[in-house]
Amino acid sequence: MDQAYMGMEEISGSNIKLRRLVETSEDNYIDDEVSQTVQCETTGLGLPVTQGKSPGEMDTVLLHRLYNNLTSERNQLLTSYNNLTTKREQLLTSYNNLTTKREQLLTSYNNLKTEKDQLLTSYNNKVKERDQLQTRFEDMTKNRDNLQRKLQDCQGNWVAFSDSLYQVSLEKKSWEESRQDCLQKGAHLMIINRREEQNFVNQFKKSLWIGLTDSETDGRWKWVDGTRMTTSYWNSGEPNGGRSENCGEVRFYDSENSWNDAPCSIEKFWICEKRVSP
Ligand code: MMA
Ligand code: CA
Repeated sequence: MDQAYMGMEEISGSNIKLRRLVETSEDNYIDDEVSQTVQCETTGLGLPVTQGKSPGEMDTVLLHRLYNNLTSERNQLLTSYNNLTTKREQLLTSYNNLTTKREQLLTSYNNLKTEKDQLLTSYNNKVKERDQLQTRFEDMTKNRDNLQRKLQDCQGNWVAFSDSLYQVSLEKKSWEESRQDCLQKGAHLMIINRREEQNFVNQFKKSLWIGLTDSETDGRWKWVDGTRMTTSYWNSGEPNGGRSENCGEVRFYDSENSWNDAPCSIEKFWICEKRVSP
């Protein structure tokens, strides 16, 4: 028994699983078998194996049986050991393959990470570039609009005086249509605030609508920007139209006091004013 057990331990030396198997179920199984057999032999209760055998012969039979059993166990264990060794080698190969694969994936992951960082940097740069271009585009658009306005001003025969540009119309319209024309040009009918402006407008020697009206309340003259007229340059006797003359014009231009009130529906030349600054 001891020898057989030791033998098994040698075989299973490198495999813990195998050794546990031998120590527990297999070993117990052998113990049971042997003890049962020995019980039968010693009590001699008429079993066919012991009949007609001397004690020495019985020992031999028992030993043979034991030997055969152990040999069979040993062979089974050897087979099991070989199978496990093969499995172990397969697992080792599989493990090595997986390790290689893992390393490859790690390299691949790191490369992708680097690439991602580069793309992110590139993206951020592009965003910055786009924003700069957007700002530049907006600046250029503003510039273009300013130039376009200046060009229009040049083409429209605007005359600069003090802080404003002035344009005398080439056609005649009613006061309201004249007002609309000025608005379309980003201007308004002329508002006269200072003596210099009054003298300036007289220099055109033309009857011209200006931005003055008392349409809302008769006798309460207002400029087109909504401010009340305070300083006036009415010609003597003007305004005299009452409810029938509600719009102001420059008419008696040879006199500093050149204003007249006239019916708003009459078609006249007009003068627009566009403030340059402030
Ligand atoms: C026209 C008309 C009036 C103005 C007088 C001045 C005849 O009417 O323009 O508005 O007051 O002339 O004489
Ligand atoms: Ca009048």
